[in-house]
Amino acid sequence: MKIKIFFHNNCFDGVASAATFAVFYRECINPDAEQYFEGLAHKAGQIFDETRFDGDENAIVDFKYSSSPRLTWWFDHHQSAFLTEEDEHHYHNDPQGIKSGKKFVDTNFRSCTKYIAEVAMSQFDLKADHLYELVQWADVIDGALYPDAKTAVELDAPALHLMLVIESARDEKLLSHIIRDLQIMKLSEVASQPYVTSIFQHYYNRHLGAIDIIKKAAQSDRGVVYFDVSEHDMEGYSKFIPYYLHPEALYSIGVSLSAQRSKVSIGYNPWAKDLRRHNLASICERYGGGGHPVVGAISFSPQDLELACKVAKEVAEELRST
Ligand SMILES: [Mn+2]
Repeated sequence: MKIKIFFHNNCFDGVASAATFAVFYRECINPDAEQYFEGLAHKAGQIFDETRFDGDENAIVDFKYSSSPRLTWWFDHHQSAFLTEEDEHHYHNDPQGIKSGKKFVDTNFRSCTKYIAEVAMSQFDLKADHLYELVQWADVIDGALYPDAKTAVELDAPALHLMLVIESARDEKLLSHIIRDLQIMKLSEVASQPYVTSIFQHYYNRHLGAIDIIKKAAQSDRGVVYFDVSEHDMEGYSKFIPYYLHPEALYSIGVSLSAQRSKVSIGYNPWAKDLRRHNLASICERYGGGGHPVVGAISFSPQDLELACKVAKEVAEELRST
C-alpha cells in the first residue's frame, strides 16, 4: 500500500504541510502505508500530470484542487484553490469532493500546516505535540507575521535557516529527507542536522547576492517598488527583500525568469504604515495567476518574458493609482 503526498514545492508551508499530513495519515489512517513525496510548482497552463497520481491513495497539500478520481485527500488554504470553475463545481457537488470528508479548503488559515493540524486534531483525534514548533513557524512564515523586515531577511532563527534551504534547494531527495525528519524531530533539531547546515551557507551567500541584485534593480515610485531580475538566476529569492530595502513601499512587483517559467510576483509590504487597497490574488487571477490577498504570482512560459514584463508594468500602474 502506497500513499503519494504532493506538496507545494520549495515552500516552507508546503513542506511543513506534507510532514504534518504524513504524521496524521500514519497515526490516524494507515500506519503501514509507504509514504512518497512529490513537489508541485505553479506553471503556465496544465498543472497536473495525472499519471503522477500513482499511489493507492494520493494527497495534495497546500496546492490547487484536482478533480481526478485518483486524488483521495486534499488540503488547501489559498484563495485561488481552484484552477477552473469546473473544479470548484466538482469539489462542491461530486461525491469525491467535499462530501468525501477527505477534502478541505479554508482560506481563513494563514498556513496550510496549521489547517491540517487543526482538522486532524479536531476531526480525527490526532495527538502530535512534537509538531507544535513546526505549526507555529509555518504560521509565522506563510502568514508573514515577522516583527520586521530585518527578522525576515537577515534570517537569524534556526527555523529560518531551514526555510532558506527549503525555498532554495532544487533537490527532490533533500526535500523528502527534510519532510521525513520533520515527522520525527522537532523543527529546530532538523534545522541543525549536518545535511541542512552544510548547504545553508551556500544558499545564504546566494541570498546576500539576491539582496544586492534587487538593490540595484529596484525602483520605488508612488508606493510601489518594481524590479526586473530576469537577467539573473534568481529562482527562490526572499519576497521580503524589497521591503527591507524600501520600507516606504506599500507593494512590490518583481519579474524573474527560470528554465520553467517567467514569473510576475506581487506582494503587499506586511510592515507598511498604510493599509492595503487591493486584493492581489484577484489581480493575479485576472491574468491567470493566483495566491492570497496579500501576495500572489502570475506564471508565463519562459518564452513569454516580454508579456510578463508588460503585465508587471500594467499591474504596477494599477497599484500606484489610489
Ligand atoms: Mn501555504
